Amino acid sequence: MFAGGAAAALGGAALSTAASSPAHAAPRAAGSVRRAGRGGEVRRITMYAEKLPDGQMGYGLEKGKASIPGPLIELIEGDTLHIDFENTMDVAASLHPHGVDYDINSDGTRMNNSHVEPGETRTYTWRTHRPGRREDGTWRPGTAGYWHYHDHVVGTDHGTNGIRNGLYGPLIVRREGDVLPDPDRQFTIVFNDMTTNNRKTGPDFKATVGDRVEVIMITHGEHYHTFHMHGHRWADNRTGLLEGPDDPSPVIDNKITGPADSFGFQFLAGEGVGAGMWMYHCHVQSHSDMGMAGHFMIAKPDGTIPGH
Ligand SMILES: [Cu+2]
Repeated sequence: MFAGGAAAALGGAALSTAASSPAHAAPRAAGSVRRAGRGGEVRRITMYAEKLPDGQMGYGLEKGKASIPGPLIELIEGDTLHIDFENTMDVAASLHPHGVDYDINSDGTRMNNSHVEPGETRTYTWRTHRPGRREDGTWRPGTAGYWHYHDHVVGTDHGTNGIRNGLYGPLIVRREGDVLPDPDRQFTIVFNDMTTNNRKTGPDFKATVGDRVEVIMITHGEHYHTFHMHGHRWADNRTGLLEGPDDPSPVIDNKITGPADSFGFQFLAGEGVGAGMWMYHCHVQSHSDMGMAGHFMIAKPDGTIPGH
């Protein structure tokens, strides 16, 4: 069952203003969680769209390092990100984000002439904002959320072939004070048509009991799915975490998800249940039977996993 099941760390590097910049994240005191600092930084990165050796396509932060899904991009409300986007492929491509603020020339669509021809470079700018009251008295939501980005050009004017071939990735916008996961314990799971991260079977992810793990779950393609996790639950709200005993958010372990939906959550690995090969899968039975399943390989502190 676990043939070839060496844990696959999720591809590529991650860009994080929330977790990796000391000036930007509050320090972690003993027994407490780390939290997102105050946004407002202006960052600049380079991203590449590349053909992969197997004919699929990926985004990467360095040439030759493209992955499926693309790199995790993390921002805090108030941050601005400039992305110098180079298309190294032989077909036009783009970068189209969900959730963030951008001018129409960063739409990443042919219709707005914001795509990138082969061999060319274009700068996309994504902005974020904090929640606040509008002048008319109504409440404007902030940008924070579990979002994603994808191609909008390859194959059709909706990027259907780009997405099918792997041009998609995760985007998290934090709110100041949001709980941060442990480093290297962020895992992106994308149900794309009948694949998971464009693989016939879902990847396995490694953690140790007690780790604060974060899941970013995205769906693409032609089908509706349900995302289910064994032994762990989350809150069905913006962060996946309850704010306190009176938080009315439903607590779930299964969620229906359709094309371009995204959500995320954190859990403490093995909390109340211990170490093990804890499965995640699509709960549409024929889909899980066809391979839409993988594992959180949650080890004891000594590195062993019971039953594995
Ligand atoms: Cu499914």
